[in-house]
Amino acid sequence: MNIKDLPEESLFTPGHTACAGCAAPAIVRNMMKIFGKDTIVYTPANCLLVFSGTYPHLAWKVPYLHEAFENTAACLSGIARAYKKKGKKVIAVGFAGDGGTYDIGIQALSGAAERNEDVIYVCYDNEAYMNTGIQRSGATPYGADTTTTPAGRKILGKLEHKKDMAEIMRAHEVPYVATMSISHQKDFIEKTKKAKEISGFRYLHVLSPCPTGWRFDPSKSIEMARKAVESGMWTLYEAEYGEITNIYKPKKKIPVEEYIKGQGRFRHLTPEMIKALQDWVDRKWKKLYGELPQ
Ligand SMILES: Cc1ncc(C[n+]2csc(CCOP(=O)(O)OP(=O)(O)O)c2C)c(N)n1
Ligand code: SF4
Repeated sequence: MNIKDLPEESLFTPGHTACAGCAAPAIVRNMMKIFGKDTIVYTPANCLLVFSGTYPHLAWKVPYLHEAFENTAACLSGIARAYKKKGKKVIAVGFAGDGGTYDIGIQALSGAAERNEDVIYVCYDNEAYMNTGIQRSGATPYGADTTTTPAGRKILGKLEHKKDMAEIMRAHEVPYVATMSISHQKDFIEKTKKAKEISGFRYLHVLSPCPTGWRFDPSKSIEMARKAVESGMWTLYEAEYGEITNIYKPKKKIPVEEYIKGQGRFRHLTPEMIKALQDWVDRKWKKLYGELPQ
């Protein structure tokens, strides 16, 4: 099944104010088509909140709640438990950015995962704090130019590698962890459907290319997502109770240089820095596939 085969009716409507080419609305719209109308949505502070839920305008056709930046998983836990007590069957879904997940939300997230709350937590990962002005987060890749890791004479972008959040969630041994990309539609749909069917804590992690923060042409979002997977910068797998049950190996492996070359945030990278990024990908690849990339 492809995205065009999903139901026509959208629970996340057009008319929101996301930047042209932003991957986040496509991720949310298509997930919502699968989760369906008996869904309660929570978003913390992030781009999604700003472009779809700023009073008095709302792009959601389901009940929608926003509280604070750090408490997505805590609020989701409350929503799920309150509806259960009322005897109503709903799906409690949170859509948090990488800043709200890797950094400020990790405490509530880890707690809810450990308690095995019956919720779906989605991290749309655009690799920085975008709505507040492109500051670095724990998800920002090595070398990226952000407003808090500016590429200049003293430093050349972020000095640390991206934190492996999906692996942290896998270590919680929750019922379901899946990493996803909007470029791989069949995989995206199957994993979303599976998350809907399973009970207990489910963590979905989707790469969300951001033309504004990554500085690429807005027509190239899906291409960026695909190249992230093909280069190994982003890996696709599923894990159930901590065990990897399904892993996608790209048919065509491209050098990391090919992925980063169209993105302004990496424009200043020296050959040594590109090698450091490639080495990081190779280490990750070897850990996942048990071999070095060919
Ligand atoms: C406690 C707290 N600190 C800081 C902020 C300001 N703030 C709002 S959204 C945001 C960044 C969100 O980044 P991310 O979660 O990555 O989502 P994105 O904007 O990239 O979609 C920040 C720093 C806040 N709302 N609350
Ligand atoms: S800044 Fe990036 S993530 Fe935010 S709406 Fe624009 S393209 Fe999307």
